[in-house]
Amino acid sequence: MDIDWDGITHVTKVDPAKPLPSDLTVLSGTDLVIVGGSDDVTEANTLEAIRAMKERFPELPVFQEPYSSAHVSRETIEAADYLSIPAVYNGDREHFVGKHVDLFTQVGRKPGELIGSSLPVVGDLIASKGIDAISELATNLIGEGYVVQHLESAAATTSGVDTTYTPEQVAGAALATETFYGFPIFYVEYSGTYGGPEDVAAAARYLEETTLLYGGGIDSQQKATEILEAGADAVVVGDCFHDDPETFRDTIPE
Ligand code: 1GP
Repeated sequence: MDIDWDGITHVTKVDPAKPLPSDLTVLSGTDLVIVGGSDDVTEANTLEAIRAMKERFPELPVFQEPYSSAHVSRETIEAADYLSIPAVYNGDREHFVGKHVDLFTQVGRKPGELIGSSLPVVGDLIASKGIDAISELATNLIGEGYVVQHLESAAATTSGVDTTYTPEQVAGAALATETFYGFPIFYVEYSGTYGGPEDVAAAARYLEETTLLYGGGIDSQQKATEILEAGADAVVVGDCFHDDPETFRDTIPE
């Protein structure tokens, strides 16, 4: 599935460890679903969430955003449209370089060398599909340059973030994404709290090719509009989808 970013202004982050709202029709106005969380995520609950989305909304693009390779399996790769992998600028080395090199080391190995691989999931996929799986996986993999700005969030703890960036540093990370690292997505992450438009405005000045996502504390049309007007391509709404589906409906731009 090709993603037309021009048509995407509202993204729902579905946490596979949390129950889904009983009425999923609230999702009918969202443009993209990202399945991922920072606590109690497993391969099984991820797969269940992806399948629930695809069953109800077959046309809706669904990304899997794992924080561990243990959440990825042949089934999740086949069920989701893309695998989106965060690279956290203000996280520890493991979360900007380490995990990714490990992943691609596995992906790049010849099928015959994969027996007994420490990343059995990827090894299993490649062993079963042959060398084509490498290009298939690479095409379906999207890097996301993240700045995690809420220190009290599980996202910050998981990725080793102990300092936030100033708006000037956020702008620098955005410029580096656009001109140097080349991730298709730059993500300003305030998970669990509303960060306001300042970082988004700082980042937006430097992003042309890169899609700018903002997530954190969006629970009203007014906040969603403020972030979009500051230059984000899309808002990402997480907690509110699980906690208050009626309010969630209000976050979808008209
Ligand atoms: C979390 O950015 C998302 O990864 C959304 O944040 O849960 O605060 O809406 P909230």
